[in-house]
Amino acid sequence: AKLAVIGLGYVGLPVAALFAKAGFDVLGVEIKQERVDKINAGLSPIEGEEPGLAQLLAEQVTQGRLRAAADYETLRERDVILIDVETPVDDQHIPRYEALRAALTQLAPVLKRGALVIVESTIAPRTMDTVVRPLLEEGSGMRVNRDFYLGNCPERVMPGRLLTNLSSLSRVVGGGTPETAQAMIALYRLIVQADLDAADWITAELVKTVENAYRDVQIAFANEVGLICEALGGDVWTVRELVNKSPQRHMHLPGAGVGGHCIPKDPWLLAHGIQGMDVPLRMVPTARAINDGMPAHMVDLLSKALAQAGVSLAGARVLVLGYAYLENSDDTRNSPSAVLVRLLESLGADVRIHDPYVEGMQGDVVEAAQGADAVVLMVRHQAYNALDLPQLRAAMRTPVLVDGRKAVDGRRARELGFLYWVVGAASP
Ligand code: SAJ
Repeated sequence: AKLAVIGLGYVGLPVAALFAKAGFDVLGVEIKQERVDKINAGLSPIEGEEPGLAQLLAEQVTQGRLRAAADYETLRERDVILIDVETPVDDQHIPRYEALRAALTQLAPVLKRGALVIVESTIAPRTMDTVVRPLLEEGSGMRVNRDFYLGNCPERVMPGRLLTNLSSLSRVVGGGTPETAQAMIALYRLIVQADLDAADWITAELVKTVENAYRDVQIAFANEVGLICEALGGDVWTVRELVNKSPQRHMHLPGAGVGGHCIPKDPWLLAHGIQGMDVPLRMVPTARAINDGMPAHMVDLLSKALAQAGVSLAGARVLVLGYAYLENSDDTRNSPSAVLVRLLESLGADVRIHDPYVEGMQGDVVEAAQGADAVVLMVRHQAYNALDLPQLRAAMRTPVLVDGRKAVDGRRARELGFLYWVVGAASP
């Protein structure tokens, strides 16, 4: 059968490659011509380490089972069309469906009778019914569940493990009708070796946005307990460990902030789903505010630690360790470190950034710390778990070390003369 994927990003491309490997004739429609060209040359345009992807892609392209194009005309004879375009939220936390609408309005006129369309992008609850269905019906003159079939199957991928996640993580399969859900399950069974749970559209939309809002709220709770511990002279890292010994407790990790392409976005998509309804929304905005406030809290800890050393933040030389949003990743989307750096610079600090994974920020940590008044650790990259503390101390002008992820052995740091501060614990 002939399958198409619209949007060959970090979700669409691996999905296209896996369906090609399963034997489909796969066409990828991608708006960026240079990505189309790269893929048709058998090269993966995805940055960062994605085990197995480049090889699988090259194989499928060489065998003629996968090709990319920039125009929608080629979608005419496709039996299954997956939509994997971006669905960001803007600074006012409003979903931006421009890419989704563009894909749907260009697909509708060429949609084949009897085809199955599946939205994999993360969307606010009610989007299938209020945006996707109307655009496809009006643009095609066809009726859903009669002339074509429509589903929502949210993706669950994590950068760095795209291929394994796609095949090993369970998925909610939201069909316009139960029969459509069953057809979707038969399709995904060809590439997914995990639970495929039939559901309706609203359930699929809710599960995806709720699972990430859940994580955001859990992290915010851990951060709030951290602030409480700082005030009361406790240590959230110990408190968390002992709390989690109690059955059914799974307190998350507090830290310097919450970044990435999912967790900061999906809670707002969930919130958008009940817009205009009389449902008091408190947990989502509150959790987002707590987590988004953590970089500023790190600045607060830093200025207090510097003051303890008799150094003011203005004019202080500060080395930031970690710019990616997640440990051992080069992905800097919505990075808490970016917020921290902007704040520090606005307060007159002289900021240097080190990150072993980010172009232009690599190099030797001790060298980067030369003459620094403070080091602020924002990401617990593997490389930072073995910092050469004596050398770091010797290189610095003032020995202030503020740890946003509890990555450093605080006792040892203090023995070496560091003014060591860690988020979620009382200052020395
Ligand atoms: N973070 C904390 N405390 C925690 C966990 C994470 O501060 O206890 C921070 C991280 O430092 C990072 C951000 O939150 O800045 C997001 O971390 P994440 O581990 O959630 O990683 P993501 O953004 O890649 O989330 C993805 C999501 N997967 C999908 O959307 C399919 C998420 O649903 C997964 O739960 C998460 O991976 C995962 O489990 O690794």
